[in-house]
Amino acid sequence: SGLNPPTTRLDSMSEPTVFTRILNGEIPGEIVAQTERVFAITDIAPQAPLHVLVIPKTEQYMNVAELAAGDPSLLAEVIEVANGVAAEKADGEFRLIFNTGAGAGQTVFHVHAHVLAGDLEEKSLV
Ligand code: DGP
Repeated sequence: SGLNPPTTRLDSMSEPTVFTRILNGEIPGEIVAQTERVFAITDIAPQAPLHVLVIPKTEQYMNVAELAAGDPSLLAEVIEVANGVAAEKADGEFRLIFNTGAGAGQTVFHVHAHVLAGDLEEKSLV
């Protein structure tokens, strides 16, 4: 109909995510671990004694399903970094959460794993 212009170009020019801006030093954030492809920051609103987000440096994957389909080894690296952070900063036991979709509570559409550890509520989902 011509009412909707192509969006690909606009999408590739969209604003960096909050996590990319932290990675680039444009806004403050505590980077607690990183590899060539992944970084980890303390969550701004911690919901457990240890609450870290592990994030691919690329923002091309919105959620864990896209990441698993597009780059499984990068997903594995996210999990390895989560394990390392939990080993270093807690007792090595941790809960890993990927909110996927707004209806599931996802607010930042740049895939990230929540790593929760230390004195967790037995049944809390976050
Ligand atoms: P989710 O609901 O899974 O999309 O979680 C997004 C998380 O990101 C949420 O737990 C809070 C965290 N967050 C949002 N903005 C910032 C920020 O500017 N700094 C840090 N450290 N964390 C943030």
